[in-house]
Amino acid sequence: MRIAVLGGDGFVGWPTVLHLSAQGHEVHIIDNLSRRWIDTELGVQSLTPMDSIQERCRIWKEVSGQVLNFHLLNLATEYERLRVWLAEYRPDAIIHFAEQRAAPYSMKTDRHKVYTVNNNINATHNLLAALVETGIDAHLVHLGTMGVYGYSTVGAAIPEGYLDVKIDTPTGERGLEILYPTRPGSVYHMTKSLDQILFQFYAQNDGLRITDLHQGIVWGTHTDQTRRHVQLINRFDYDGDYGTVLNRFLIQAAIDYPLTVHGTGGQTRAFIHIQDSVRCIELALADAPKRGDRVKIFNQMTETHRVRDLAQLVAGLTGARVAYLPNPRKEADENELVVKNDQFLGLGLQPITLAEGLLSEVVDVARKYAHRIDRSRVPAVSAWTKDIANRVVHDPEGKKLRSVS
Ligand code: USQ
Repeated sequence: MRIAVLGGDGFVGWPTVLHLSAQGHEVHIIDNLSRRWIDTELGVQSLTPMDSIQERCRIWKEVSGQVLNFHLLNLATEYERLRVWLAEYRPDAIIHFAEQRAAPYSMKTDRHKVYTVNNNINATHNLLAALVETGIDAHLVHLGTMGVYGYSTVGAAIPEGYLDVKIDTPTGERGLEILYPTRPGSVYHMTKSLDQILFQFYAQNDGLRITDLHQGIVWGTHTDQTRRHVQLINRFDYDGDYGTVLNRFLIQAAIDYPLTVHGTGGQTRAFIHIQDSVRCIELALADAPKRGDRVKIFNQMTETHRVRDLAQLVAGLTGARVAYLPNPRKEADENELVVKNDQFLGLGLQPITLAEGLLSEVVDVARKYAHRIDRSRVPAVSAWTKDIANRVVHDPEGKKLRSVS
């Protein structure tokens, strides 16, 4: 297949590009390199040293013999170029990662909220409009998030995207299938909730074939392909905005930094290893909906864990200290989470669950590149509201002198 990977330079995008290329697909990366610009804005860098996208592609050709094509394009602002590109290349499938994906970044300031909404919603809508205009029948696979469901305790398993409800009508009770009601917990998660409505409309109105993957928190760093050459290494975010919880605990342990648990750590979240993430995309590609079908929604996760249990697990493995900090986010202190993922299991996914070996692998990578870590960028200081900002801890290590007055 000819596959366009939008956002193919990112944390899950890059290993996906390699995974699909290794299977013999013709892969085109479309990316505006915004993630690299955001690193520059924030003054942080990936824990792992990343080469330019052009250099990464060159190395992959050396290692595998397969060509990767890179196109520098901003989906959110360059609609005409996107339409022309689609008309020229006519991909069979499109994988859409090209959105700002960090909740804390999306909540930093009003400017970051506006950027996240403009970027994510325009990118998605431009793509949908261009597909209709060019008449290309590509299967669109979008990376959504488990966060669209929200994190209140439901008391039942979260279904894969749709909910059967009963409504009272004058002629009696009627069954209806609806999109599971969204309850986003950040501006970022809100954009993924809005994406769902865009997809519903374009599938129904224009017969676009769309799969939406509601992915959990991705952990790990290497996949089979990124291991093949040191210059194919994946990016690894550790900072308070882009680092995600389990990967952060693992690097914190590696540099003897207290594990930064927000609140009581009673938050339960869904997780998936990066190797499974790329495998799920392969499975979803092979299971495309037909024209006229509703949007196909998968829950792309393999296990759920409570944040404090993860901290205890990592502490037990490494001897790290655990710091319980005031939560910079507005979220439930404690929640239960049960999630259905029957569809991927039915397609043959064999989940990689938290295993000591894979956890240690991340700690080893972190130790190797520890000299690249700026400890002052480890705390999560992006607050969800102005009130919460007053209680954010900027120095979980307790290194700075404290005022006694
Ligand atoms: N947390 C801590 N300590 C930390 C960092 C996070 O206790 O140092 C807590 C957070 O307060 C939150 C939980 O861990 O309760 C998860 O935070 P996270 O940063 O690992 O994940 P999140 O912000 O939800 O976002 C990440 C990805 C996003 C993806 C989402 C999947 O950045 O792109 O959509 O995971 S999900 O969480 O299932 O919505």
